[in-house]
Amino acid sequence: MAEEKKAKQYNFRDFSMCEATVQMLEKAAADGVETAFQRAAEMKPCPIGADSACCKHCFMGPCRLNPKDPYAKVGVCGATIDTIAARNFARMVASGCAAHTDHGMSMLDVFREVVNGRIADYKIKDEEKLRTVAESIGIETAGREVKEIALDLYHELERTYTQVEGEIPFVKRVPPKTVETWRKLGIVPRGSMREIMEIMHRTHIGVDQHYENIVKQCSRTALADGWGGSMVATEISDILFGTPKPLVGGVNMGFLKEDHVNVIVHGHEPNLFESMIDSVNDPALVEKAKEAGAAGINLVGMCCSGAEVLSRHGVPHVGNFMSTEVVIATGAVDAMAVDVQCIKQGLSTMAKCYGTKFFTTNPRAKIEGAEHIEFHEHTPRSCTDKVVQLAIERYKNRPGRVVIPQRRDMGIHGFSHEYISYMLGGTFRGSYVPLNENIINGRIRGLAGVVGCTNPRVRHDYVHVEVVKELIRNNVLVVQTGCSQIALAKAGLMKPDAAVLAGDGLAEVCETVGMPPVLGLGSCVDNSRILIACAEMVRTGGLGESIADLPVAGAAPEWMSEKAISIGHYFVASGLYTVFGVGFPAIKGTKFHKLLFEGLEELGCGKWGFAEDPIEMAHLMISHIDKKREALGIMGERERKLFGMEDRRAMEV
Ligand code: NFS
Repeated sequence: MAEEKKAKQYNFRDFSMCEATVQMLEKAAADGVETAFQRAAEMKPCPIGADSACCKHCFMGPCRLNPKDPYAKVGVCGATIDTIAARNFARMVASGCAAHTDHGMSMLDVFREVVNGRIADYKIKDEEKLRTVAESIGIETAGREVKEIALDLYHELERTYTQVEGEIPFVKRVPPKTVETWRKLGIVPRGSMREIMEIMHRTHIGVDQHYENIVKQCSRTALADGWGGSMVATEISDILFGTPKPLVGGVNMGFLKEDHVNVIVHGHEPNLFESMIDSVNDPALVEKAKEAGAAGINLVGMCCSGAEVLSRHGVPHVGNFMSTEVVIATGAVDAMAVDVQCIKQGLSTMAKCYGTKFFTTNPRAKIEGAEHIEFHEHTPRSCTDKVVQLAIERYKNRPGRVVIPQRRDMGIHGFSHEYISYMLGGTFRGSYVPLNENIINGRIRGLAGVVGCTNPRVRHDYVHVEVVKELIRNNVLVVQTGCSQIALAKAGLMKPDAAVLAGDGLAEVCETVGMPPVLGLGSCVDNSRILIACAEMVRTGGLGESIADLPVAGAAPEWMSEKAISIGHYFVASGLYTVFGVGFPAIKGTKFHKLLFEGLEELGCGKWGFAEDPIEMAHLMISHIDKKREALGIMGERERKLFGMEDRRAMEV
């Protein structure tokens, strides 16, 4: 008889700094169930693939170059390391851009059907935002009906995807000097369908074999994501479901309730979640839950759509990407409904182990072992009501022990770029002037966007939390989205009293305004809010003429998805310095690497950076911010007294 595979002993604290996740990892291990954390520990990344030194774009290969001596060999077709790595990178950008733009296009489909009166379940909730967005791209609004404006907006935004020639609509929001750079470089995006198609063509065997030219198309495609698909997703979601305003919201697994029917929505498109909110509040379904012996129905979110409804409605969020499997080990999850993106196939096995009902809902994303209940936007409740009914069934027959980690972290969520303006400027003079002034006078050193995934190749949440703490300690105001925002919320940094962790200047601003030093903006498509905030900062004046002049930097400390690469690259192409952690798919010393990490900046864009260590990452960002401050002539005495990396090292000795 084959010897039974023995489970390895792990110290789960090495895997995650999230207490609830650690507790559930221990429970899952005791139950004999493995998760992505163990799988990652037991399967080292392929060293050639991790350095992007392999090519499988044709079947003369797959070809493997030597990452330690990347110019020693070429592929069978003669492709160099620069071509191979650039092509691999380009395919990641294309896939990431496709994910965001397809999501944005789905939202636009819903918008069209709502405007035409063919969907009754949703309506235009935020007319003011409709008008502002329309005006921002030159649509006349004065004296016009909502429907007329909305139809014009629909037709205009459709070009974000389908436009064959010319510039996509939201390019009108980009500071003129930045657009000038893009035009000079030939990277102003056309419709994303065209840009993605062109990347796929150019990265086919035997087409584009100059890394510089490939990177040019990466920039154009990534910009079609940031200023295109992602921005459409954010703006249309705000128009339909409301623009977020700060509210107190809760994060962590303690928001599951043992005596309630627990339903989790995990994914990316807010319409599934919005309808689920209606279903769990339907008196008939609540009554059914009570008949089954439950105190009620409890709806919570995960990942990006969770971050979005946390921001919009204060629906509690029970964890980010690396907590999606372990949350099922609580035994308390009666149903998990997923749509698209960042859904681990392992959830299906996990759900089977704990008797959780696991539903796919989107025709684009089915999973073996999951029950598929399709979500149709014209009749959304037929899907969400069914999910709730089946969750009630599972509650009646909960198979095992329920253990819920008792962690609940409250914080303020729901900042939008509009609200930042209102908050700092006040009701009657909402503007970015106070933000710019506080940057110019040095109270706020600069702005950092810390965003993106969690990844089992590093200690879960840890890199996010440490980077952000170091940034605020050095008076950098941090804005966040997605999984990163949830990590910081669990660490308690989304509360105004977290200002005690900030440097003097930032703390002073936070105390005056009553805001936390870390502002959560929502989901990953809401990174477009950071772009708009940057454009507003330029427009407001005093901080240069283009986005590349701003004392702003970005980071994705625990990235894992192709979407993260697309986001990183649209930040860079927009003019920002963007630092990634974990690892980077390019070999240091190659021409391709040099172009991403230095050359793009020389062309007037931003540039990429990399650091594994969170403190080093924060200081790369701070140095960049200081470099921009110097160039703007606003590097006063104040900064010289700020807490530097050397001071910190000295303290730690
Ligand atoms: Ni964005 Fe990564 Fe996924 Fe959201 Fe989380 S993993 S790139 S943060 S949930 S999209």
